[in-house]
Amino acid sequence: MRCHQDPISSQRPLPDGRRGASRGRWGRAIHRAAALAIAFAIGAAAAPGAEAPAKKPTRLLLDDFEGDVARRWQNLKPSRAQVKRGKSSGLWTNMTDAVNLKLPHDWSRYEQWLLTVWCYSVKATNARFIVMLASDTAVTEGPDFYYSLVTVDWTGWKQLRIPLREFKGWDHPGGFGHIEAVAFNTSVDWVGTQREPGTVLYFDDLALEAPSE
Ligand SMILES: [Ca+2]
Ligand SMILES: [Ca+2]
Repeated sequence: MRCHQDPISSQRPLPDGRRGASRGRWGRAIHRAAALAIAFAIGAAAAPGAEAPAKKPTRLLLDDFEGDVARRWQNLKPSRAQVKRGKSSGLWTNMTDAVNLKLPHDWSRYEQWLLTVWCYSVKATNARFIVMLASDTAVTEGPDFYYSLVTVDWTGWKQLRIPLREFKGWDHPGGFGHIEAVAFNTSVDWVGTQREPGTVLYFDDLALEAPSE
C-alpha cells in the first residue's frame, strides 16, 4: 500500500533540483530537527530552577572598606593588618567619631533587617561606642539619631548583628527612610559611651541583612 503523498511537494523541485523522490529524506530531516527543537524547548523549560521565581536579595553591602576608605570615612584608615574580606579593612585607633556619609539614605524597606559589621578588636578594653544612624529633624535643635551601644569586651573578629528595630532613638529621629550617615561614635557620652586608651578596632563589610528564615 502506498503512503499518501502531498501532491504539491511531490511535484515541486527540491532545492537540489531533484523531485519528490527524496522528500522522505528531507521530511525525516525536518522532522528530526523539529523534534530536537521541541525536546530542547521542553528540556529547557524543565531545567531545575528555570521557572523558579527570582530570589529576593537578602543582603545590601553598604561598605566593604576597600579602595579609598579615607575618602568615604572620616577618622578611619585603610589597613591590611586585619582583613575579614577582600584586601583591606577600616582601622579605628583613637575612638574619634568615624563617620560615613556616602551611603544609601532610604532604608525604609529594610526596617525588619539587621545592620551587620565585622569588627576585629586587638584588646578587650571595655570601651563603649555607639553605632549611630544619623537621622536629624528640625523638631529639635540638636542632632537626632538612632543608636546601639557596643562594649568592646572581646578580642579577634566578631560580627555585630543589630536588628534595626532594636536601635534606640535619641530625641526625634526622622525614620529609616532618612538615614544621613553611619558612624562609630564616642562623643555622645550621655548615652553611655566611654573611651578607653589602647582600644584598636578594625571594621570590615558593613551591610544590611535580611533576618534568617
Ligand atoms: Ca574589606
Ligand atoms: Ca534636630
